[in-house]
Amino acid sequence: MRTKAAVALAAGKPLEIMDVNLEGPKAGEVLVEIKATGICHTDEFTLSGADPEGLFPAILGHEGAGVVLEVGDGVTSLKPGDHVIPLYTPECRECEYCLHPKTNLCQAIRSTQGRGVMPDGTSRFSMLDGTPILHYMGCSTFSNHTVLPEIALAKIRPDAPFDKVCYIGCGVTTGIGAVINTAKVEIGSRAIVFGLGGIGLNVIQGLRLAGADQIVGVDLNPDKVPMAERFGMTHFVNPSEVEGDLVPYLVDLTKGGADYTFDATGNVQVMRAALECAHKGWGESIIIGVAPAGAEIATRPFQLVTGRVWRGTAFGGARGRTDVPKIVDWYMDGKIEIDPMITHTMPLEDINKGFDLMHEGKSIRSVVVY
Ligand code: NAD
Ligand code: AHE
Ligand code: ZN
Repeated sequence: MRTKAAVALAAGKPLEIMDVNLEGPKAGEVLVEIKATGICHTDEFTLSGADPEGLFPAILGHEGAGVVLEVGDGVTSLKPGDHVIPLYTPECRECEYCLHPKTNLCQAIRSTQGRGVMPDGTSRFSMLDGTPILHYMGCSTFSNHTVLPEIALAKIRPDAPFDKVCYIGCGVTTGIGAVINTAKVEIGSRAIVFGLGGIGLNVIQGLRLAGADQIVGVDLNPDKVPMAERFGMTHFVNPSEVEGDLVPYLVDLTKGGADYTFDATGNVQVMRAALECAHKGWGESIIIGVAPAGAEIATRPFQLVTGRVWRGTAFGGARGRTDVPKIVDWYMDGKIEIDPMITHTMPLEDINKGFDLMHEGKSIRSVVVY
């Protein structure tokens, strides 16, 4: 079939809207009509050329929601008409990782996914002249139609609005999951969140759900404050307004250091500060942000010797086929909020404006509606 997509032809170039060819689903695969997709900072990270796994030409996008149109041979858990959220972290429920209680990092298709192809080693997308176009994070939601493995789709309830629950495909689940699944924050905790964007705000929302007493937000952009307060931030710190070093300031503000800190910036200097303002003896710092190729984190080993813990999380530690439908229920039942964070919606033709808004710090989430 032919479909319309925003294609990343080369690093650092705007996406180009074009008709592309899409082959139908092979065995174990599913054809999905994407109805809406969020634009995550990770899409911008890969488009910028900073992603060591970034390949071009590719169809980016990994925060979508849509409807199953067709299933390939052997697909048993989905049928045409089902509403789904694509999963860049699949859940095969059979591999060594899925069977291990300590991780959500299903590895069943990770190597082909990282090379931009389907599990059989080929791409379903091509340009009208036949040039192959690569998939991205196994999702490629910047295409009106896409093909995914059955294990990379979470079936969700049919009454959930696509233009809101698409955000559960990455940002919402990553932020809330980092608090609940990865850090396992206890009631009464003190926490610091670095970066009040599409992920950091969901960390704040997760901290409020978990019953944290103090939720400090740190961002260079003061325009993020009203939304962060709405979601539960109790104190705001702008590093550019702190006299002297940021770490001792934050340690003082949290009465000795935070029980939990979260990096949602992708900046390795920020990651160091986040670790070092965690409480001596027990503070845990969770890295969510994705750093550019070649970047490395550093701290004095003494910071860890004296009891701080440095950890990371992908997709908030969530097992997608199991957890994503539950998070959709939380949203539909009013336990979590999504709508205010979707600050802009646009048609696919305007997707580059969504990236501009992110660069300008004017949006939380832009959502493309097909
Ligand atoms: P975003 O652009 O919406 O937000 C980033 C925020 O960080 C902005 O508010 C910005 O002002 C702030 N910021 C930037 N530099 C800062 C600094 N030095 N100090 C304080 N604040 C600073 O991005 P997002 O969509 O929220 O994504 C955040 C990060 O999380 C990105 O690196 C993204 O790639 C990553 N991410 C990781 C996962 C995962 O599974 N681990 C999932 C989604 C996104
Ligand atoms: N490809 C990059 C790393 C990118 C990365 O860390 N991706 C996160 C999801 S970010 C979603 O917005 C992730 O899930 N990582 C686990 C995985 O297996 O990719 C690089 O540095 O090579
Ligand atoms: Zn993302």
